[in-house]
Amino acid sequence: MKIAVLSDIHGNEAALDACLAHAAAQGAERYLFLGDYAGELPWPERVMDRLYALRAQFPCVFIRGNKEDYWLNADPAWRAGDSTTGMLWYNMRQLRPEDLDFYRTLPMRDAWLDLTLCHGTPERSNGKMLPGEEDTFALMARDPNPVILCGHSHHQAAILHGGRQALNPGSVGVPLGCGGKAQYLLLEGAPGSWQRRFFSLAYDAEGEIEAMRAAGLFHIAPAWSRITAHVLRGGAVSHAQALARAMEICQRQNGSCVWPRIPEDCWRQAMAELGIAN
Ligand SMILES: [Mn+2]
Repeated sequence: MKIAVLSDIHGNEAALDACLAHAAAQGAERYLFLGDYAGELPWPERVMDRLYALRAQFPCVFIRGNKEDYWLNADPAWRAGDSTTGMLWYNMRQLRPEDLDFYRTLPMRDAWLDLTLCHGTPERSNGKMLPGEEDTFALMARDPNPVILCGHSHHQAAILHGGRQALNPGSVGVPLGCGGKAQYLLLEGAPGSWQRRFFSLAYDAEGEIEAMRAAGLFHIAPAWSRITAHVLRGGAVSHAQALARAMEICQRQNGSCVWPRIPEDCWRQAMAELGIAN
């Protein structure tokens, strides 16, 4: 049995297509998606249509990520032109009622054979399973299954501890630590004897950055989209790091900072300090 495991597409259709074509060529018979379908790239509805079409052809399992929780709890304060909430505003405009209905049906955690599927950790969609961390080992020890499939960190990893495994396929659409290549995992075998093969695939990232430009994303979410382009080109600074820096600057200047109210000048300073070009 061959199973493709994909996570964190974040709206990147070209990267998804590269992974799906590769997995099909490997003979994948089943697809497991670990959440965060939309996010940083334009036209997330095209990614959703791609997934609905795949679901009609192959057995698929879909998990709800923390991004899906954003869309299901939309805030009218999100707005275009704001680096913190611009992409949230954009995705809310693009996603259709059927996409939100689909997200609403998805579980945060699922299990199939001897595999546990989740976005962050089996207990929290925005938590992280990280190599070398005691909390991660404890989660692995108390899970009913010997293999946990998890995403969210955007770092491909096999964490092996106490005869158990936590496998992170990396991110399809906004990958970190791999030169911007689209990542996924192929499992082959059967319960108790899975062989894992991690893949990192080159795809047309510049085409996606051009699509971001055409969709106006550099105006809709200025700093956020520059970080996206930086990551797609293989840069090492993540959205989470840049957001943390912008919030520190905001805190220093104003005495307090409450997400998502982060002034654009704090974002500009953070971007300059992190060396991400305008
Ligand atoms: Mn996530």
